[in-house]
Amino acid sequence: MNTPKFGPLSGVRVVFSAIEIAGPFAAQTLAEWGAEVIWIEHSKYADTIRVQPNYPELSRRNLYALSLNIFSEEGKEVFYDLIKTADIFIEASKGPAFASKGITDEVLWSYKKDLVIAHLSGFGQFGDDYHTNLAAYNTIAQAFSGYLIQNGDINQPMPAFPYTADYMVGLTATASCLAALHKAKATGVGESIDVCMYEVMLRVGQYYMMDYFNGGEMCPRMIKGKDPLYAGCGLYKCADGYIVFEVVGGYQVSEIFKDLGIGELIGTEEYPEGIQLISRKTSKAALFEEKLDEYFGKLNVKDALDYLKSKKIAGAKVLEVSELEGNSQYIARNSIITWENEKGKTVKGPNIMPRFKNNPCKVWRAMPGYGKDTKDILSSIGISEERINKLAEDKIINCGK
Ligand code: CCQ
Repeated sequence: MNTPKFGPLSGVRVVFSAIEIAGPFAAQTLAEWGAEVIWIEHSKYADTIRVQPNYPELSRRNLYALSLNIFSEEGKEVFYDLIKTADIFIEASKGPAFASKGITDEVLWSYKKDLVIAHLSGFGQFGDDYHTNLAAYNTIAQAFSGYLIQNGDINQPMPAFPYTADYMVGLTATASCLAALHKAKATGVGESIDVCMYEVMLRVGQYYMMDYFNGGEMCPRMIKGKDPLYAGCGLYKCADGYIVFEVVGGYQVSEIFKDLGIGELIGTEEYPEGIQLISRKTSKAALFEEKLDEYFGKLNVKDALDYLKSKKIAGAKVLEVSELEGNSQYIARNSIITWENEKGKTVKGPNIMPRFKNNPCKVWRAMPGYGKDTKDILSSIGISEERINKLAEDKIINCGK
């Protein structure tokens, strides 16, 4: 294994067992930041993500692929040998699946005292009998958390797409693993993190819930892409396309009120001098929205954005995906990059984020084929060729094609 040294996580070893998006996004983020990351797939079948034609090339870059039956007796031995070499282990399954099959945190710590373990699941490692062992995907976490019901338009709730909960959960796992690693390095004692998907989404949907929990009022859903609580924030239609903006700040509010011909409202009791946001509950919020629709409806997108910039109002064109890579900011920042897949074909996709100035990150490896690194990984942890061959024969591991 010849992992190059780069990024802030160079020297950190991560092992993960998870499919699809959430768990792998956590692990792969660590890989993009320089960690050496081993992706465990079942020895009988591959991660379901492999059926996608292009996404895995992005979401499994910088990884090593190991195919192992973790829960067989011989598989467990191999797994524990691997765990001895790891700093972080991430797994995503239905509730406490690893513990229920004998691989408890305590067993793992007996092999690696300072191991950071992250368990991702839909409903957590403990809870009531009905929910704890249920399967979960993105929409389930959105629905159970109170997040989904707040999304979509006033007439219909909608899950946020594409797969928003998975990415939020993945990033939560990444951040919490690094927090725990920081502590484990200082104390020599590991950690077990219970990343419960619906609890992550409860926090993502928390903003308006506070009004409900503390007064019984729940904010309605968006109205045609506009913020349900604040006028002048959201989606607007120009003559040649959509833009978004957010009129926030004393200067911004008073300037746009003046330009819309309602400047006399500023300085009144309802809209005092320096008012920073226009609540939809105020008497002239609907008038403000009408004026905005009328004003921006006549402008083309470019003029609208120039106007917003001149008034220090945050705004952007709603870009088509086809417009991204030609956008001057994307070009200047190299936001979309290319790399080669295993077959030598050029793949295009998002660059690594964020940018580390002193420890730059890089894409150094294409998505590995199923089982591709099984032999190399097992040799690197001291397993003999003879044993590797026997494990393959017994279908405990799969060495790919
Ligand atoms: O939601 C996501 C993407 C989605 C996109 N799309 C719409 C396209 C599908 O939005 S990503 C988030 C996925 N969810 C989670 O990560 C939450 C936690 N995980 C789960 O709830 C379940 O694992 C999941 C994802 C629903 C899949 O459940 P499953 O189909 O039952 O498969 P599994 O748990 O991965 O594995 C099946 C069995 C398990 O044993 P069991 O039947 O006794 O429960 C598992 O322990 C075992 O296989 N297993 C292995 C193994 N890997 C898994 C290994 N390497 N060796 C031996 N056994």
